Order: sequence, then structure tokens, then C-alpha cells
Amino acid sequence: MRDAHLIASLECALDGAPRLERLPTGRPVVFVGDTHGDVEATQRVLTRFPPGEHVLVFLGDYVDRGPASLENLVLLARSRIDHPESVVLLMGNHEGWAATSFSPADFWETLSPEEEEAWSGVLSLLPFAAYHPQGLLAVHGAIPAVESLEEIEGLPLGSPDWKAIVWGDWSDASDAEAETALVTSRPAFGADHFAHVTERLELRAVVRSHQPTAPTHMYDGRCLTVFTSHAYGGRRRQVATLHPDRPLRTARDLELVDLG
Ligand SMILES: [Mn+2]
Repeated sequence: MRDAHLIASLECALDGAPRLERLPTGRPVVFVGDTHGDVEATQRVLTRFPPGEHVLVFLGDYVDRGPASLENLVLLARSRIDHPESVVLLMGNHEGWAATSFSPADFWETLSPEEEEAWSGVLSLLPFAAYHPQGLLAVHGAIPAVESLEEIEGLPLGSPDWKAIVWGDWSDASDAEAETALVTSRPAFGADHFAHVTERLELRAVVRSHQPTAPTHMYDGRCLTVFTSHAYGGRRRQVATLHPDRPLRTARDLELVDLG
């Protein structure tokens, strides 16, 4: 099987790792949106923001859509293994294949059964969220109605709250939840839910990806959606940087950097 050694090393690196990553302070943190088979985007991030000097948080969705899913996954896995203190790989819905399959899934559908089992198994160990003590939470999609950050630690893979994190959309409508869920089966959350959950978790900013149609800033600048892959019409190939010397009031205090 291809990449068996790499998969075993990644499994070792992720074994016992928390579902909620606590990000270190004192270094710039670079949030990277969906890379979706765009290995060149990942290469540019690693070159421009070397891990060590920077903490890199990849927000999930590494495979499908773009032309180089396996190459992208291999590069990200190596980076995570080589830089455990500086590279965080969050789980996106495309890494939750073991819990929820979907279509189209050009990467997953072209693997052999052994490869599919090995990759979906190791990727199901990825963390769900990353917290920065300035009051920032990074996830792939949305935030479920949890009472505390610690609750995220114990969320079962495949549960409705897990699904909110990896599949969830945000909407400007206050009552979007029921409405959109009926239409798309992607859980959707509105402004009221955002206000409640960020107050309960004492969050100033939420950084996420997943939803190419979302405005870059929502909810008075407190929710930032960042995209890095060119798989969505070549738009928004950027990352967002949290600088350690800049106070964080909203997500507008992160610097958006165009990768070109
Ligand atoms: Mn996604």
C-alpha cells in the first residue's frame, strides 16, 4: 500500500492528541483555509510562513475538488510529523469520511479499499478545534451549542455537535438553523446562535473556512471565513495572521495575506 509508513507515523503523532488544541502565544499564528487538493497553496504557505517562527493552523478540507489531493495530504502529514509544536491540522468534513461519506468525493472514491480504510482511520484522529488565549476559536465550519470549551474535547465523531463543527454553515438570518437544514442537510446557524455561543465561551473571534459563499467577515467582524485553495474559481487564495503584539478585539484584527 502507498504511504503506509507515513500513515503509521501520523497515527503515532496524533495518538492521544486532544480534540481541542491549545495554541501557544508569543508567535504569529497563520490560519489557512481549505486547501482542497491545491498542493501549491500548501507549499506557498510553508515557504512564506516557516513553521517554528510561525504556528500554522490548517482549517481542514485537504482532499477532493483540486487536482492533487494525495500530494497535498502527504505534504501536510509530513509537516505535522516534523513540526508537532507548530503545525495543527484541524478536521474538515472531507477528513470525516469514516463518519459521514458524501458525493462527489474524487479523492476517497479513487482509493483502494485498504488505502481508504487507512487514510480515513488516521484522519479521524484529527482535532476538531483550536483555541488561542486571546479569545479566538478556529474550527472548520460552525460551533455547536456547547457549554464550555472542554465539552468539545469529548464530542463523539459522527455526533450532531461534531457535524456542526465540520459541516456547519453560518448565515446572517437569525432563524437560519431550521430553514437551511431542511434544504441542504448541512447544519446552519444564525446570528443569535453565534452571539450566544461566543458569549458563553468568551470568544472575541471565530476563524473558519468551509463555506465559499460566506462573506469574509460576518457578525460585526467577529467571524472570519478564509479560503486558500484555488479550487473555488481561483478566488480568495489567502491566509489570515494573528500577530502576537496586536490586541485582538474582533476577527478584523487578523491580517489577511494574499498568497498570489
Ligand atoms: Mn468543508
